[in-house]
Amino acid sequence: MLCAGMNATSRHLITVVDTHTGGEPTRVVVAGGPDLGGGSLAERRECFRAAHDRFRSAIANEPRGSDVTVGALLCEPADSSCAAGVIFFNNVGYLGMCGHGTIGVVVALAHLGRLGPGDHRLETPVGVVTATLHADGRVSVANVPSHRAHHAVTVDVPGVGPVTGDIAWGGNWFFLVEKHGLALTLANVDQLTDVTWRMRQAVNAAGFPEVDHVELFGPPTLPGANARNFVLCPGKAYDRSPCGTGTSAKIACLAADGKLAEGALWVQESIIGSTFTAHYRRAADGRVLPVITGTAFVNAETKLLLDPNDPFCWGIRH
Ligand code: PYC
Repeated sequence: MLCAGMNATSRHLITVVDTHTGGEPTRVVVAGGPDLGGGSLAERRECFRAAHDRFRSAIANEPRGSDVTVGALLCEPADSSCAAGVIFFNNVGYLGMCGHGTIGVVVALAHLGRLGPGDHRLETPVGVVTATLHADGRVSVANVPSHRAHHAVTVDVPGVGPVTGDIAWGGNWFFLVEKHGLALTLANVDQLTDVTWRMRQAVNAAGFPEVDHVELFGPPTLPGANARNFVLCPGKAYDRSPCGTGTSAKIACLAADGKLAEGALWVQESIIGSTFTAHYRRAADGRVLPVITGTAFVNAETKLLLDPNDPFCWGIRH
């Protein structure tokens, strides 16, 4: 694996386009990111992690970013049928796929004049997704195949008691819980964060260390929505959007339970009241192929400046 180093003894500029998708930010790195060499997107993500992790922190963490920032490093795709490759990262590490982030990337590329309405293939470390930019600005993401891996897993959560949920893949790994007795309101975010963090530790300790997100469900508050969620991300921030990969995992569980037919719409509401609309078709191997639709807006187009004399040049690390 080629993994070129990068000289950062002089000031360095990184060009970014900032977007938000249903309130959740995506910082798209257009130029000035680390050189990850060639190879697959999965290999380049490992190169990013092993040799250039300080760039992740500089871009995503304070003082330039925040715990909520999801970064999206644009790369040359290994698969020439793709419009771009993208590696998603956050305040603590790297993501497999990111639904809200993909919608943000497409809107950023359209803003830059690099793509127009139609279908566009994007390569990620966990597979190729197809994003459709609609004429009205909405973006649909045909996500990676999703599936429920474990049904009704019960774990003992310290201070909470037994909690039962499903473990499912939607481009990241989720522990999905319906019965929790908590109010899914913004006013309750501190308690939701505390309890879901403990749920994540309990499910990881119970032999499911791959679970990186926890998703709680409750009744919707918006007309036409099917459910409201709260999603805890790996770095302890909560997703302001309904979470594209989390909605994909939910769709996989609904399909496995026979509660959502192929092609039927599922409207997922987030903790701040933004929505994604989803549906799926079934793959030959039984997994589901989810399509998530949402909107994103550009907030800023700017350059980040990395000054090696700045003691916090590489971000405040967790
Ligand atoms: O939309 O898939 C998503 C996502 C993952 C983490 C934050 N958002």
